Formats: sequence, structure tokens, C-alpha cells
Amino acid sequence: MTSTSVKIKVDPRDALLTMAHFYVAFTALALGGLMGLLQTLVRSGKFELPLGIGYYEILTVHGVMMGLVLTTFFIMGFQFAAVSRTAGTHSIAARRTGWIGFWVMTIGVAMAATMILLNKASVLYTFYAPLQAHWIFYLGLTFVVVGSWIDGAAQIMTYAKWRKNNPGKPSPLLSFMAVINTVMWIVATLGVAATVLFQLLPWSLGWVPTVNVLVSRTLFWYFGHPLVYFWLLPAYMCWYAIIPKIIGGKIFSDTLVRLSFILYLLFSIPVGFHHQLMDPGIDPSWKFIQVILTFMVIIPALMTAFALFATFERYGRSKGATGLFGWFKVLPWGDARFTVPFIGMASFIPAGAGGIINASNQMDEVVHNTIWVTGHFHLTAATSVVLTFFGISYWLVPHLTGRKLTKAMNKLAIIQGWIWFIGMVFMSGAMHAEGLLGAPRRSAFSTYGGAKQAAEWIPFQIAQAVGGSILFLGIILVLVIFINLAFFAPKGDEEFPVGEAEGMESPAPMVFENWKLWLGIAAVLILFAYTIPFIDIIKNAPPGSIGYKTW
Ligand code: HAS
Ligand code: CU
Repeated sequence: MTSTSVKIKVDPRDALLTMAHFYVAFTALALGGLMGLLQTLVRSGKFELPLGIGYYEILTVHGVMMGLVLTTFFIMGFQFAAVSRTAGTHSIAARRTGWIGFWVMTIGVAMAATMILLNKASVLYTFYAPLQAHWIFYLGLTFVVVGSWIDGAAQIMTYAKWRKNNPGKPSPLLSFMAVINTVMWIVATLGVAATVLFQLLPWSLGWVPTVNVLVSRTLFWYFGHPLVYFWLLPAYMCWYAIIPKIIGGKIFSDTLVRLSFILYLLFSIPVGFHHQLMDPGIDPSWKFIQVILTFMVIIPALMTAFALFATFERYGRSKGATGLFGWFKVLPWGDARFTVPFIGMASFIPAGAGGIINASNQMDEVVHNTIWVTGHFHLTAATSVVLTFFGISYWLVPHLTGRKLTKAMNKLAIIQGWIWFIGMVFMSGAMHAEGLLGAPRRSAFSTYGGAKQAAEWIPFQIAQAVGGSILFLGIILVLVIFINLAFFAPKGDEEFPVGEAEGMESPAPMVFENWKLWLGIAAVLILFAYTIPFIDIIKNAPPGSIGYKTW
């Protein structure tokens, strides 16, 4: 690290801001987790929801809490801490901006959550038209997005201050990674903000009678794919820049990390059509172009796999390991800070393979709208990403609260990681298999129709309920550990590990910090991938849809 302003410990005032984000995130996990358990039980056909509660209602709570609230709050909180740790304590103005962002987001969550719990917004986390929610739900979502922009602005302020004080030097790696993720997020959320503000909100208020469904889906997926990379990149921050320090190794290459993050910024956004391959009304040639761009964004994932293997292998050799997989044995399996994210990392290999299948148009015809896709994102988001987030919180929470991860909690955390893995093998594995048999996603047992069809799905549905129950136990363990580390663990110093890269004699080229260049290329790619199909969609629009109120 080059700057003198860099502190080994995150400033307590910044720590408070991160912890505020984490309290909301872990509350969302508790609520969303309970709903997840109920869903698997309902789908097993052996359980009915009491009090007339609808399946779509609990599915919406689950998706919104896990996919939107847990992730956004955890990521923003983590990035605040990472920027503070590596680019220096936030200024008073930046921290105040961060608090404003936090409260705007939290008010938004309260609005959206209230409407969902009142069953007036059972529209799932994708809130596709023509399903229509109460306008307060859409306004709440707008608050969450705007709040996250304010949060992001605060991080960018601290990064900009570092750049000003250190002219000509590449910024600290973790800060650079956080800022790329924030910038990608801001560009991506423009799409969802557009559909919510110009279509869904006026429509739910009754100001306009109809809505163009394909436009709203297209704007959603312009946002929806970079959304999943917004979840992934903080996990990469841990894998690339933190895990090497925890194991006692080195980051394989600082330049490679920066290049892979730039590639994510460029190629995450012009690819949303891979979620709409089966949507009528989009010219197949544009779908084809976006599929090619999707395959481009697999490149930085493969670069990541390569660099991580290199870090592990070089560390292993330095410990005397030999043979192809000798390094595997010398890794610190007794350290939850390593083991829990590592399980996430290893899961990303089959998870990514599933993604490549989805992106391959003809194969997507087999799996689209089946529960295979649910299996895919429970491996990617709910295993690779979320286990890494848990792994981060096991050292970050005590670092921020001035406590220690005790031996007992470390052990419990490792058990938690393995329980999650086992639960997910059952649940996600069964989802993939049931999807190949044609079982639809997003539906409860009672809505499947033909009993004959359902019969061959039943064993997989039971396996999902078993997996869901194991995962729920995993969530209880996470909450126990989190509460312990936040309030009860013994006082002490827990390290915020930040890795060093090999070969730093020649630092990363400054071109990586040329934002005009990268944002310019990103804009060109977005305009290329979306302009003509968008004009087509609007010009050839069928009469608008009248929509189904969910309340
Ligand atoms: Fe996806 C649907 C394609 C990655 C999440 N995806 C979804 C949905 C979600 C989601 C939430 O093309 C459902 C949305 C909805 O509700 O409808 N996805 C991809 C592709 C990738 C991909 C090509 N997805 C993700 C990630 C997610 C995520 C990451 C969340 C975090 N996905 C699709 C498509 C659909 C889709 C279609 C639509 C399907 C449909 O029909 O609706 C790629 O980014 C994947 C690349 C990954 C790799 C793996 C690299 C491996 C690494 C680990 C190295 C491990 C080490 C450890 C070193 C190529 C980096 C070694 C250890 C040992 C033990 C050996
Ligand atoms: Cu995608």
C-alpha cells in the first residue's frame, strides 16, 4: 500500500455505517430464509400455508429479501469498509452521504416490504408486468435504487480523494474493485429506474391505462444481468484480494485483477437478452449478438479461475506441496475465513457451467422457465456469492465491533459452511434434475396441473424440502454467529486481511483508471446491443397490456 492515510483498522465511525447496513442485511436473511423453507415445504405437496397466505406472496418476500435487500445492503456495507480500509477513512462529507444513502434505502425497503406483507405486491423479485403491484411498492424500490446511488457516490468521493492525493499512482486494489462495481451498478440501475418511473409507477397509479410489457421486460433485463454481477464482484474482491492474505500467499497478478474487473464493466450490461431468448418480439439476430457478448463476459470468469488456481498452487509449492493437486492438502481448512468462501468458490465451477448452458440458445429452450434456472441461481447467488459474504462477515463483523472470532465460533462457522453445502447439493441438485424433467419454476404444487406429470417430480420435490430444511438450519447458525460477533464475542482485535500482489515492481498501467475511456466503450457497447432492437420493439408494439392487479 502506498498512501500514508491507509489504516490497518477501519475507523470506528466508518465501522458504524457498515454495521448499520449489515443489521438490515441479516434481518432480511432471517425473514427471507424462513420464507424459503416454507416454499420448499409447499412445493413438496405435503404442507399448506395457513391463514390463506398465498404462495406468490411468500415467494416475493423470499426473492426481494434475499436477492435485493440482503445483497444490496451487504455489498454497500462491505464496500464502505473496504474503501475505508484501503483508500483511507471517509471524510465527514462522504460519511454523511453514506448515512443519507443508508436511510433512503432503508425507508424504501420498509415501504416495499410492507406492501408485500399486506399481499398488495405479490409480483416476485422481477416484478414483471402485467402483474401489477401497489404503487407504494414501486416507490419503495425507487428509494432503494436512489439510496444505493447516494451510497455509491460516497464511496466514489473517497476514491477520488485518494486519487487526488496520490497522482499518477494506481489506486489501492480493493478500492478500485469496489468503485468498478459501484459504477457498473449505477449504469445498470438506469434501466430499472426507467421502467419503474416511466412505466410501472404511472400505470399502478392509474395515470396511464396500459403498459408495454416487452419494453418493461427489456429494461428490467438490461439491469437484471449486471445485477447478478453486482452480487458476484464483491465475492471476487474476497477471492482475489483477501483470501491470498488469509492463506499466507500472494495475489497472482494485480494487473490481471484490474483487467478482469474492467471486462465485467464493459460486458455485463449489453447482454440482457440472454434472459429473453424465449421472448417473442425480439429479432433473433440481436439475440444472437447478445449471446456472443454473453460469451465474452465468461472470459473474465475464466481468468479469475486461472488466477485463483495460480495463487493456490504457488502457495502450495512454497509449502513443499508436489503433484497436480498437492496444494489442496496444505490449505488452511481449519480457518473459517478461508474454508467458507472456498466452498463458495468451488461451487462456482458447476454453477458457471450451468450459466453457459443457459446462455446457449438451443439449450435454454430446454431449461427456460423450468426450476433448473432456480437451481442455477441457488448455486451462483445463494452459494458462491452468499457463502463468500458469510465468510467475509466472520472476520469483518468482529473487526468492526472490536471483538474476536473465537475458536468455538470459528468451528461453528466451518460447520455452517459445510451444512450450507450439503443443503444446497440436495436442493439445487434436485432443482436442476427436476427442471430437466420439465417442472416449471415459480409455481406451487397445486398449480402444476396433471397428476401423472407431477409423479416423476415428487422425489425431487421432497429432496428440495430436505435441502431447504438443512439450509434453514444453516441460516440459524449464521444468525447465531453474526449476533455473537456483533454483541457478545470477547473484546479484541480481528484483522482485516488485505493481500499483496506478486510482481509489484511494475505496477498496473494507469489506463485502467481512465474512466472516460471505459465508460465510453461501455456506452458504445450498450448502444450497439440495444438501440436497433429497442426501436423495433417500440415500433412494432402490440396493443398494451391491461395488467393483473395482485391485490
Ligand atoms: Fe446466471 C439466469 C447465464 C452467472 C444469477 N442467473 C440467472 C438468474 C439468476 C442468475 C438470479 O444465459 C435467474 C433470473 C430470473 O429470475 O429469471 N449466468 C449465466 C452465465 C453466467 C452466469 C453465462 N448467474 C451468474 C451469476 C449469478 C447468476 C454469477 C449470480 C451471482 N443465467 C444465465 C442465463 C440465464 C441466467 C442465460 C437465463 C436463463 C433462463 O432461461 O431464464 C457466467 O457468468 C458464469 C461464468 C462462470 C464460470 C465459472 C468460473 C469459475 C471460478 C471458480 C474457480 C474455483 C476455484 C476453486 C479456483 C465460467 C471463477 C477450486 C476448487 C476446487 C475444489 C477444484
Ligand atoms: Cu444473466
